[in-house]
Amino acid sequence: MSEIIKNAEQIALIKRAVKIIDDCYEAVLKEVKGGMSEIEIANFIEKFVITHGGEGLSFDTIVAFGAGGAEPHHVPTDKKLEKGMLVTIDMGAVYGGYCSDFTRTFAYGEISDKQREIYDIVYEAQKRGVEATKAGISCHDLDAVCRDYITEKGYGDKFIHTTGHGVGRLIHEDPRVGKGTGTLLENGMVVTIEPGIYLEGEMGVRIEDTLVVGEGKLSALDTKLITIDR
Ligand SMILES: [Mn+2]
Repeated sequence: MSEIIKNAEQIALIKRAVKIIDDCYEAVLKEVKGGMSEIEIANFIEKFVITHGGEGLSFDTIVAFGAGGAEPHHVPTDKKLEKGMLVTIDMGAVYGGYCSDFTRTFAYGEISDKQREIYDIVYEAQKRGVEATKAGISCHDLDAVCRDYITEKGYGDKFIHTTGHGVGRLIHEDPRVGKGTGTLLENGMVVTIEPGIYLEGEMGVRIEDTLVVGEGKLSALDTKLITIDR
């Protein structure tokens, strides 16, 4: 584990790790087509990261189609991509010994009103969390920013993990951005904001960014729903 407050050199390494993953996600969106499996996409990601300056993955990539998205730690399978599925990809790269962590959910083909509703709730919760990530807020209160919004919308019991965590040499470091963590954010801490909603047997949505407190989110990619249709 690295220190909870990162210095400029450490932050620069994390930014490089984030950039590799941003580029990777853009490449994935160009690569995805119907009939591809979760495993094929995960393999594409690993290859991209190690051929674009990454030392490796921060953790085993999660690629989840449709109902697989209801499992926060879904392990990629040979399930094939079909129209009407949401796809959640959670991935990270290591650069100079430091990690990045990134999740997006996109639509493949036309999705239902229910899928859109869930996406929009997670989108808004994550946006509020990102905006609230500032020095002085406690991790407990930051978690509540996302959790209270999702609860207001009726899905509080479907947001089954903490809002985020510190990132550094390890993919999960202090502070834990969750209920009961009194730690106050300070400039230079690096944390994720990653609310999600998980409907068992049906679908899931998670959106995640890595942020430097005092600087904001590091990814240059926004979180609006992207639909791939080919
Ligand atoms: Mn994470």
